[in-house]
Amino acid sequence: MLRFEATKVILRHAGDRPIVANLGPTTDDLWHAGHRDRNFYTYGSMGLCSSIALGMALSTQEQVISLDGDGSLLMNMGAIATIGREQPKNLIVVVWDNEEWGQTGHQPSHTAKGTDLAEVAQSCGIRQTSTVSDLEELEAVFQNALQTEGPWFIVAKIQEAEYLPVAPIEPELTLFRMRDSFSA
Ligand SMILES: Cc1ncc(C[n+]2csc(CCOP(=O)(O)OP(=O)(O)O)c2C)c(N)n1
Ligand SMILES: [Mg+2]
Repeated sequence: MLRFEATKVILRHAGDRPIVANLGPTTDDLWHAGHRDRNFYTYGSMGLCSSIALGMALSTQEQVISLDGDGSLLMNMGAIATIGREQPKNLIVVVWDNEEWGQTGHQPSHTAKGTDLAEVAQSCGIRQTSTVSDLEELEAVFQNALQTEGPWFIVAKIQEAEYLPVAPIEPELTLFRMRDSFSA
């Protein structure tokens, strides 16, 4: 499964819900798949995607979607523990697991050596977990996640593809657009 195609599946079902995207190719793919005011792109902020999404989820009744990366979550595994502790019913974390720190040179991550992030999530008290490896499975699990109480933690196994051009994001405008969308 390619992240760009998988991102389009998420957008097809996300409606107007806020989406927080991991830095690098995840942000670029989201931009190219469908830029919208409710995309929050986290350039540079490695490891903080799901923490930012957790903060949003705790501050709104809306469902919030985090598109995280294996390497980034591994760097801040405390984020998983905190989601398990807080139990936000409206948070859906999707981890694009390419088993590598892709953007910095494709170094194999721990998930290439046996670490199972869905099991980590389970052990942190996140009961709704799933691991998917094709678009059909992703679509089915994501639709289920939208209709049931979370927190949800979906590990989506993806293959690397050639990177799309870097998205022309201005962090200040991203923040402005996202905040403005909540006050409407
Ligand atoms: C604190 C910090 N350390 C290192 C980096 C450099 N860096 C940027 S992206 C990245 C890899 C992220 O891996 P992953 O989350 O798996 O995303 P992928 O590139 O595989 O899509 C690294 C190490 C950074 N931006 N911030
Ligand atoms: Mg990765």
